[in-house]
Amino acid sequence: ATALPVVINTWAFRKATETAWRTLQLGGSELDAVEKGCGQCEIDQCDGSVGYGGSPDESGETTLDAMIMDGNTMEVGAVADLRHVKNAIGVARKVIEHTKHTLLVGESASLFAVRMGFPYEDLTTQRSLSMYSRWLNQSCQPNYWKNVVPDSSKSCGPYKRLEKVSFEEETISQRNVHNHDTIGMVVIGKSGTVASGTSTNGGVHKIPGRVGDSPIAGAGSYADSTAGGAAATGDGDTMMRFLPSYQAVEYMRMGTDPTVACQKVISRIQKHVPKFFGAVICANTTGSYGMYLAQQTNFADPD
Ligand code: SD4
Repeated sequence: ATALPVVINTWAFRKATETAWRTLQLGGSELDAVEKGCGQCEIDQCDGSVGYGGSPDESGETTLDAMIMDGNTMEVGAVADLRHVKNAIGVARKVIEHTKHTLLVGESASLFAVRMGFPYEDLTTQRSLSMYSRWLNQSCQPNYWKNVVPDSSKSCGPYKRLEKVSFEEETISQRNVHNHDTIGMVVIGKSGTVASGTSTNGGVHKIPGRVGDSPIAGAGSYADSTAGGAAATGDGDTMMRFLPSYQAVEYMRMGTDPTVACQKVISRIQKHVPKFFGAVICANTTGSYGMYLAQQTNFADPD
């Protein structure tokens, strides 16, 4: 077992890990560490997959999903489809602190954020604009549609529903899921208090209104100071059906080793969705931690 405290997060977002660690060293709470750590990625636009200026949707807009969970009180604050506000996990924290709700969505979440003092600004950047226009003009790949056909000569839609559904093909291999890397973080303090959180700008060229696993408790992340914490990254449309973070924490509660817990969760998903792409990280209250990654080896890079 590793000594506490522990800070773990998805991907190689080292600056986020260090920010969370420093927050603890300076006397901040576990929740502070998660907020500041994930918030660092929102500032740095980690991999273009967290924060503003990434993953434009089919109308060119960047929208954000984030959550934060307190494993002592089991409170969750989350925002989904957040528009025009950069610090999504900061707004999620305000949902815990200033409301009895758990999840706020869309422009209404933006209004809440403004009332909490966050600036209302454009999340579009040169990068997201050019991603959008490249997609619009060249590939126009309908990443997230199935059983539809373009209603015009343009392959990017609008789409109309196929009257006779002839196939139920899993379209994940066409998606850009491997191109976006959510930050998910678990922090366990010296006393064993667990906090977790996520922040992402979701899927590239997603259908407007789409919300992934990241802001959903038990899916994007889960924290319970009597067992441990977990966070997930990858194909959220699939993962949110399986509550992988909740499941990993429950395995650890039963005494399962963290790496094995993550592996069991991933293989359960793979039983139903063999081409699933994603990863789960987890840590228990003794400070042991682990992860497991399901990587599709024959992923064709659409870019
Ligand atoms: C989502 N799970 O919105 C996120 C994306 C992600 O690595 O984690 N990509 O589906």
